[in-house]
Amino acid sequence: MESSIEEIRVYKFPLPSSKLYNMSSSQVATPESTIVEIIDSRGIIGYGEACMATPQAQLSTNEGIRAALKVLAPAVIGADPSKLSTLRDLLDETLGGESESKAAIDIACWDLIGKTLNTTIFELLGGAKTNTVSTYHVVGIGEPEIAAQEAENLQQSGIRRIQLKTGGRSIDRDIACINAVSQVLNGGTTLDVDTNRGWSEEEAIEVSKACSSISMSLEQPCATEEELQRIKPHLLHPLIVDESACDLSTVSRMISSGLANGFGMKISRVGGLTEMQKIRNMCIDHNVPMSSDDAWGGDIIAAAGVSIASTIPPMLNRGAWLAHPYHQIHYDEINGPRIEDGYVALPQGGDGLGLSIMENFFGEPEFVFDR
Ligand code: 0XW
Ligand code: MG
Repeated sequence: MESSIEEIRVYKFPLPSSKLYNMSSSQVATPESTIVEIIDSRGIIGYGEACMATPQAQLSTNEGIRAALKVLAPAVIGADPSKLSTLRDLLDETLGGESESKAAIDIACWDLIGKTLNTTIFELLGGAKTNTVSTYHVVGIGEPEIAAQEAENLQQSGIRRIQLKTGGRSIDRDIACINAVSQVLNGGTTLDVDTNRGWSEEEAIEVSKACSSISMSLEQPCATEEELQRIKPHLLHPLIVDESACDLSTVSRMISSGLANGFGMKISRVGGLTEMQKIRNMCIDHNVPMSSDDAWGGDIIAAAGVSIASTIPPMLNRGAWLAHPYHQIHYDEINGPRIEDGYVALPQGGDGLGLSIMENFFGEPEFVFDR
């Protein structure tokens, strides 16, 4: 492929969102996404993105993502964008951690590779098993009757997987919400209860016992892997790991120990599509379901999530979540991923991510790095 990274532009792009919801430790804010634009030596442009949803619930902040890119971007000017493993080594040697910033660069390189080879990311990832990917929708923390009504409305719109947020309050109210929502769901709709690390061990066990007759999963009920290990034998529901599943070795350990019955995976948390592909392979090999998510964001991160979700056997795909219903913004009005009857179609706008984004769409860059 022989090309080199000649210029990197970083943008701050507000995603004014409405119908926001509360999670156990925070309320989703109106985030500003970070867009990375990589121009290679042939003038081809690749796009990447990373966006956190709330000040507390993720390991980084949107300002922090851009600050890290000020250090990371100059380090990869001149590098070959197709040598993803070498690029990751270079990024890791430059700055520890900062997975979200590294993910934005990684996704932009995948987009570049696809455009250079005239193919899509999902083909590069081994090929789509489906052209429309299942998704899920969040019902935020609130009153039981309101949560039940929202779940019923979502179910009627075609959503077949509901993620009910819990935590950050008395578990009696969580249990009441779980019961109210479960009563309106029909057999075709799956219920995941996502506490985003908000319960104590005792609370998690108590909720599982109180809801023993309800078909649901418990997503990240407690904050740490050690807590999850201790409660696991006492749970009466499948345990889904989200925030604690931060890299391939952790995922591997959680599968081999039998801790995780599934994962809520975020591309930015693991540093991009390159690492997400390894995690996907591990989950498929062990028949463990995973979602293909991110914290928040626009069409670029959505297209990345839907692309890799399409390569997961549908029975193992816990859904590709989109923030689009909350901000209604598309970077590509025609091909930007959107939910239709509970599914998200693969973007058909061209190679790479499948998006066709107009030049200067994101306005003036926050900073530009070139040779
Ligand atoms: C539903 N999400 C993928 C989006 C929000 O950032 C929270 C997250 C989750 O499942 O934790
Ligand atoms: Mg989650």
